[in-house]
Amino acid sequence: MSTSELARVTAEELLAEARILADRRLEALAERLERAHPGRDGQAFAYALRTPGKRVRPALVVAAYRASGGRDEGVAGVATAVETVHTYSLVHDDLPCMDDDDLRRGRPTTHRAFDVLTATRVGFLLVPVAAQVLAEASAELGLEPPLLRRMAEVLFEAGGIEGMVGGQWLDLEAEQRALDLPELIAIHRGKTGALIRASCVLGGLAARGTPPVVEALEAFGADIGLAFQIADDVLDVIGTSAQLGKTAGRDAALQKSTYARLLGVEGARSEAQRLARRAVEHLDTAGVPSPALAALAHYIVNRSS
Ligand code: GRG
Repeated sequence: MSTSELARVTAEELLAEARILADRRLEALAERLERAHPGRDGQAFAYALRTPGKRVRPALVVAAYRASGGRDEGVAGVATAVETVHTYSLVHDDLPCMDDDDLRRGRPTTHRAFDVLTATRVGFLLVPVAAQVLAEASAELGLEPPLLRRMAEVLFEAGGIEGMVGGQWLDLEAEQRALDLPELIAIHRGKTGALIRASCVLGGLAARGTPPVVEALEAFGADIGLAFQIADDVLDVIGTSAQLGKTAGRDAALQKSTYARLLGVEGARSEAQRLARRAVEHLDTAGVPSPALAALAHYIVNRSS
């Protein structure tokens, strides 16, 4: 995509492109896992991987990759690895021992379509699958082993105790307890922000971006990662289940502290907007202007699902 094309590109177009790139690989992965695990497990893998998500993280990987000078379509493999980790997190997030939800992406959650044990097992198994997908992507892109090692660290640290799992853990512990803003920020940065930040960093690394470029992408990703979850808090209050593809009003039902609860819907919205603006400023200041990433930042805080 040329610079002039990028200037005109909309978030919807970027998401549609990321969907094509990632879904082709998610489908191939689903078929591979169905063959490797005939029966219920294989069907559950395929069910989880085929659910129609927005593909925000793949779009961020691809946009960050291009902003760093990358041009190879093999980056779709990196995007697929991130989406696989995200898919596992959704399968587990919906389990009765976590958010206990029946609806995800407009369809029954994996444990509802199958059973809790199958969903638990398949969710866990998606983590090594993601590692394999990342390794295959790095080979396809011709990346040197130290770069693959760095990318694996980025993805799995983001998915681990310092990131997504740690944030989710705190979130579960905090149910029915009033949190202050610093506690809430720590949860949001972990459970949602870490993987979004990693998506941006991974795109930069896959393109062999220089350290200043990758740092700018990380700062961008950290701010939009937090903004993403703030927007999610707002949507949980003002959205409908049909719009969101998951049960609306779940945070209130679980008596969770959220940005909407702490700052009000308008206060939360304006904080998300402020973070999205600051995210784009990180890129501009570092001399990494990216209309595509700016469009995605704008989408993330103005989306309706
Ligand atoms: C063992 C404590 C423990 C945790 C396991 C389950 C889990 C790890 C982490 C949960 C992380 C999680 C689901 C955070 C919420 C992130 C979020 C806002 C997801 C929705 O993302 P979208 O809107 O969804 O991009 P789609 O469906 O469009 O992909």
